[in-house]
Amino acid sequence: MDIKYMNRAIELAKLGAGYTNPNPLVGAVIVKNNKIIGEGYHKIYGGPHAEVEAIRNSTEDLIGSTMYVTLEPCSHYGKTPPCVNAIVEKGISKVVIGMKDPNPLVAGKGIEILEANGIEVITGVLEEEVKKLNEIFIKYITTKEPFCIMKTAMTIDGKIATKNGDSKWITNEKSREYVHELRHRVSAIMVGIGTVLKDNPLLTTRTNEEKGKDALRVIVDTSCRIPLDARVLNLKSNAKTLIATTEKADKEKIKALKDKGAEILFIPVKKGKVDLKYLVSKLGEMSIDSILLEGGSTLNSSALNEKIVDKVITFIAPKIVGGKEAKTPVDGEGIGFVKDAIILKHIEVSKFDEDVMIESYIRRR
Ligand code: AOF
Ligand code: ZN
Repeated sequence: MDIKYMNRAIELAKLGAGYTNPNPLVGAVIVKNNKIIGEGYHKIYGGPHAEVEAIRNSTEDLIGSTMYVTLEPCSHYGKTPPCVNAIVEKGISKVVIGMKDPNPLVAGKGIEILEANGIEVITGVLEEEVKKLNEIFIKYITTKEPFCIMKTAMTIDGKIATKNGDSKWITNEKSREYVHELRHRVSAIMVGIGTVLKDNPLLTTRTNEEKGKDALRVIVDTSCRIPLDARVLNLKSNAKTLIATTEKADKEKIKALKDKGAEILFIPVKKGKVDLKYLVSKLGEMSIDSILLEGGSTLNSSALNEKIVDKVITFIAPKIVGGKEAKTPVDGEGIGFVKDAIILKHIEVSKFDEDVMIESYIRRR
């Protein structure tokens, strides 16, 4: 039963995806006499917490009921009063929690207060699932640095384009639709200038459903080579664009970009390029909790070397293009020995028709 209701709370939490950043995805279900009498989720950043939503939506009085909530209820005064107060006041007698809140402001205090008020608390139900649900929040709230997902799409022979640079399309429609879900989920999308010059992408979110929030488009462009007619600079859409550049950039060009509505961020130079580590901490300061890194292979290589990548999502399409000049997901200098390879863990494989998607996480030594 605990698992059934926690799964429902997770399902509800997911409805907030893309709208709550940098806050967590949280869902709550209230059960009395084996019947759900209230449900709620955190809908939007700054809005009511899931617990309060569930309490408000309840159809019966809550005395003696059990609340299932994906995250430990909060104990602090933030944008809203502490959820534990509402739980105690309403006479809820048991709270089943997915995971402890990693937010240092809460971190166990919510559980303590509930128990001190005679409420039975069970923690760790479907913990692995709720931790995955909030992988972005966990990293961001504990480090203030964004959770970075490197996404690549390649053929079975490991190429991201043909020898001519043609890459439309390697993966199928369903895979590409899922990438738009990922774009909706994160706060920023990052690409290197090479990708803008070659593919001229729009980098907005286009999903089949109504929803679809545009993330901040971050272009890493050391010398500010971006053409003024690049599609990412067409700011008619709601998506904002930020150019991460360095003092190498031409002043006139900077002015022209600002006039077009782009935001400019000057970043120190490291090994002749934008210092990526510095850039991501700046983005963290701007409340960017997550980044989808969408290539190309030079930026991927730098991002891995700078250790800013947390998760790797790889699409593999059942196609072979060949060619020693055809690009692969990661270039750069590479390593000399397999023993020095970056190791990935917690591998999960899924399929979109005939395409395979592998989700994995970087193992930190
Ligand atoms: C949420 N939604 O449903 C729950 C949260 O910025 P505030 O004041 O809304 O507080 C955010 C913190 O509250 C968040 O970091 C987490 O620790 C806790 N729980 N937050 O945004 C929710 N239950
Ligand atoms: Zn709360």
